Amino acid sequence: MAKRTQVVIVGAGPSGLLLGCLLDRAGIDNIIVERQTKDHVLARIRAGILEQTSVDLLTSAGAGARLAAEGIAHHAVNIAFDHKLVSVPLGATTNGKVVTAYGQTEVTLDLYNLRAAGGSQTIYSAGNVEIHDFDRDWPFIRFVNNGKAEEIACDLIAGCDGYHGVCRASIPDNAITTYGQVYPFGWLGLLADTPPVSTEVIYANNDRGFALCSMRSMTRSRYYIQCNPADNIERWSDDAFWDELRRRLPPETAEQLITGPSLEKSIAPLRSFVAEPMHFGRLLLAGDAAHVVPPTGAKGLNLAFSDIYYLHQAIESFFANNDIAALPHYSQQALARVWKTERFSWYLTNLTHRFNADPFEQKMKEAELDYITASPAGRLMMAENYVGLPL
Ligand code: FAS
Ligand code: PHB
Repeated sequence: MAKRTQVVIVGAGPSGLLLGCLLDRAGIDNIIVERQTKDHVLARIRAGILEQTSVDLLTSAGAGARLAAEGIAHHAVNIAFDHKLVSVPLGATTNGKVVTAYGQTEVTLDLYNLRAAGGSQTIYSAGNVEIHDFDRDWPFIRFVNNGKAEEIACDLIAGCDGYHGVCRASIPDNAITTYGQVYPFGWLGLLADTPPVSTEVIYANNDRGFALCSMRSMTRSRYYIQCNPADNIERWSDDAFWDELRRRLPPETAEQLITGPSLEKSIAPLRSFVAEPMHFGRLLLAGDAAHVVPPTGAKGLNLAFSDIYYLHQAIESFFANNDIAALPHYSQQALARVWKTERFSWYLTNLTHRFNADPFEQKMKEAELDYITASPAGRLMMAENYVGLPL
């Protein structure tokens, strides 16, 4: 006899877990099916900056206690270029809005613990997940659980399975349009138990390439340098990383850099990607399953959470009011914010990275950096996008 639930959520990353926790609070039956092991999901190291809307949503889901205690508010963001470091205030031009430094690893753990403490079922290590009949009113999924074939019937499927997931890939090609580009560079990231060189994020545009200085706490730092996406991580010793990072920072910042052994080092490719629409029949896409941004604007995780803000409302209306129109409306509502956030991430990536040898292009970037850090209008544009556009 096939199991049955109201919503099957594919993927137990931050999108899937947050949606599951919000549906639990709304009394909507749901099961999460995740292909990796719990430990694999909880070990991922990714985003580090949360918009206030993400903090508020996590708090409303019941996953905000540790975030409130350990998250570090950032009241400005720094841009380094032309051997100088300019601080762009965030709250001064956005009615006091800030961003909070708190790692995605911790967010995922908080959501996992909340779900495990009394939420609905989460199935890890699910093999060969397939979604079926989502263009009909009786969708179901099939997967292998502990070597046994299983089926779960449902009313809705939430595709929270990331860029490489099965849900978007299951939509017929003629029903979906994708947009995007792959950048000609990657990010080499390093995590270390060292005091961060700055208490607020630094984005550095240097003639050797982009660098970023961030943190996870006052004793744990996260740094990135622009690299060749085909680079081999084995080629980068810790010392080689630290030396290159120093070269890309303003001298007075580089002098203060405290180095130490890496806890983690990895290279991530950078792309912009959007799939339209984010809904097909009874299947709804959210987070990286529907869109990807280059991490330069610290938007990936935050955009996933704004999807979940709209999606949990649409699902509640679907069940409470038999509101079938809530499904396409979710896609329209989410995409309006997705495209504006894609624009900011694409803009800041092109502005701060070096990949075009054209001297005129570089001069235009330097003039733009000068403008957005000096002009009140430029600083406001930077601030209101960085703290996150209103939902
Ligand atoms: P996720 O990809 O996190 O989660 C999807 C889940 O679905 C995964 O657990 C996966 O195992 C599971 N899944 C996939 N296929 C499945 C299937 N067939 N069946 C069942 N489950 C399946 N964002 C930032 O803001 N700042 C950053 O610095 C940053 N760095 C990043 C670095 C890397 C290497 C990557 C890949 C992303 C980074 N991001 C960053 C973006 C990242 O944070 C995403 O926006 C965020 O993880 C999105 O969360 P989800 O939508 O839940 O997708
Ligand atoms: C991070 O802390 O990992 C981080 C911060 C800002 C970004 C990207 C990543 O834009």
